[in-house]
Amino acid sequence: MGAASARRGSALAVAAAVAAVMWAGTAAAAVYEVGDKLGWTIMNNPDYASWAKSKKFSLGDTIVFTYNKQFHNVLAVSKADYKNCDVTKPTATWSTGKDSVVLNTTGHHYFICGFPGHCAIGQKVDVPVLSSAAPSTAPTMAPTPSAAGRGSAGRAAAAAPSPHGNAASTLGCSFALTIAASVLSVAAANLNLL
Ligand SMILES: [Cu+2]
Repeated sequence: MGAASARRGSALAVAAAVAAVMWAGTAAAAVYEVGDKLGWTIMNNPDYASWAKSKKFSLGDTIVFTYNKQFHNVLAVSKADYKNCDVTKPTATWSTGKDSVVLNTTGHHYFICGFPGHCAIGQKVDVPVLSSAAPSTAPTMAPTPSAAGRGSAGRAAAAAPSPHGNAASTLGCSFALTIAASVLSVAAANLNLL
């Protein structure tokens, strides 16, 4: 157990703290690819319900729709329009082929493809965002000292005169006087000698 191992130990602690901060950072804003490797499509029977169930969406997370824009797009729709695959009145539309959508409200976010028939054969996803995002990491209130304790301590500090200022100047004065006295006595001694 030398200084080297102690240093290694604290280095590890720092690394762990950094890793924890980084982990917290990524956990706070995850990015999810809709459909994972399949993307946003009707090919290969993607199961977007299972995909959504396999994730845990939090406020601030981003979902990314990746698709061929010649064949698909993304419409944000109401719950009713999601159920009925009604593409006529979306609340938002994306069509670049690589669209990031930030989940900035809690509750369900409904998306469907606007191309004819695609929603009906399963190109639709219901993304639920939980309202209670990570309650365990919420900051806790620091314990406050009791009112009685703080009161008496405050009064004691206020009642006690600040001794330092006066004492210091007194010491300074007597020190100067001592020097003056010794200078005078040396001068007097010199005078005697001469
Ligand atoms: Cu489509």
